[in-house]
Amino acid sequence: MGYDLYVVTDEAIGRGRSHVELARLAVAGGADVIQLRDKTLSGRALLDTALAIREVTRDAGALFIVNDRLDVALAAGADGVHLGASDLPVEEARRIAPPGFVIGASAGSVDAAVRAAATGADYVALSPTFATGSKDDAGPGCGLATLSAVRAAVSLPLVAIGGITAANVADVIAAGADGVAVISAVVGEDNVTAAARNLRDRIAAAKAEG
Ligand code: TZP
Ligand code: MG
Repeated sequence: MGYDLYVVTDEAIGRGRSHVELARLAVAGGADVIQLRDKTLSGRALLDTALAIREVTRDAGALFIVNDRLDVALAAGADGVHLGASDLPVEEARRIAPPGFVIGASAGSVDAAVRAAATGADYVALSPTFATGSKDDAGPGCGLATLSAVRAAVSLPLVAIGGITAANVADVIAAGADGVAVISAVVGEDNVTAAARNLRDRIAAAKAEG
């Protein structure tokens, strides 16, 4: 299972479509990974949503990751959790999670990526790769030079997140990312499925070229 196209659901950007509908449309376009990301829902509501996305992703053969909440991810039978600097440390999550459970970590520098790898992350997300309006506190982009430096420093699957579009995705892959995680370039598009398919095609073409 690869990380080529990793779609993060966001109802604030999703033009009135629910997390579950966004997930359904994105996997129809070939998304490899769906991450449920919602910082407003109660634990109960997040669990109900996660259970529905678990069904959609299982049927499509896509990986299902829950953002921030290891408890919800485990309760929903998700494949994994994505953790940032203010979430549970990766090593603590690893102690609680069953074997094979995927733990992804955000990193904004080479040092942070190396640390994430050393503490047992299964993949690293370089965050944010470019500036983005989709996350309030994202800060400035790391850029492609940092992406390439992270690529050289860690052998884990490397996903770029933040400001990735159809226009720059080939450069991101050429700089060393194994995949790209996006919100607006898929979730914010009129035709979510077509946007996902277009990005996937561009990723495949960039990989074929490299
Ligand atoms: N984490 C780092 S940047 C980001 C998240 C959730 C937002 C990515 O959104 P977009 O619209 O793909 O830039
Ligand atoms: Mg988080």
